[in-house]
Amino acid sequence: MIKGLQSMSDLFSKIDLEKGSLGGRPVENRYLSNLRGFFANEDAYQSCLEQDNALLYSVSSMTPAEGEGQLHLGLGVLYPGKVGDEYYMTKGHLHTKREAAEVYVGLKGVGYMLLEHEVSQESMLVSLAEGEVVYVPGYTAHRTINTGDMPLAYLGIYPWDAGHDYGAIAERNFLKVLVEREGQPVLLDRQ
Ligand code: PAN
Ligand code: ZN
Repeated sequence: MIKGLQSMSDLFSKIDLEKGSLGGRPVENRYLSNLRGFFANEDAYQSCLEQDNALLYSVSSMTPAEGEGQLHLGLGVLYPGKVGDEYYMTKGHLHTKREAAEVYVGLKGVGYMLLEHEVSQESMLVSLAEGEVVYVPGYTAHRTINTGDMPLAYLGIYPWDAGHDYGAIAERNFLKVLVEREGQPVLLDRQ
């Protein structure tokens, strides 16, 4: 059945970059302690954690309507920093519904998206910064990385029923790591 506009929870939303909130929705925080095993240098991770369980990123999301063809919106704010020489990043995931694509729109800051195709295992590092758009195809694991010195804010738009599968990434992680070398981001093979 086709429903009217009144059935949508939101046709308009405000982005609050200070609070990291989208349309007044709650903000979920991810701290350093939530990313155990994700950073390449385990000793550096442990000593960073002992100093401070820093806030790495936050996500605020909304589903204006459910059903085939509907979309989900998520605002991400990823803070600047490093664990050893590896930049702060999100956990990264595949969509549970593998064919589900996603569009990222950069709102503030500078960084990258690390893409890794699940089948071909090809990797690609794509710039994500204010005013930039990244298309993440289906079957592609994606992780956001902040290489700047201010928060990297972005909006992600994807099918409402895409779902998040963190299992595969948590088990073997991405094949590449983005580290700082002489002040520049360099993509290396994971050791
Ligand atoms: C994004 C991500 C957000 C946080 O909204 O969920 O960047 O990253 P993790 O989910 O990997 O912790 C998205 O890609 N949603 O599908
Ligand atoms: Zn996603």
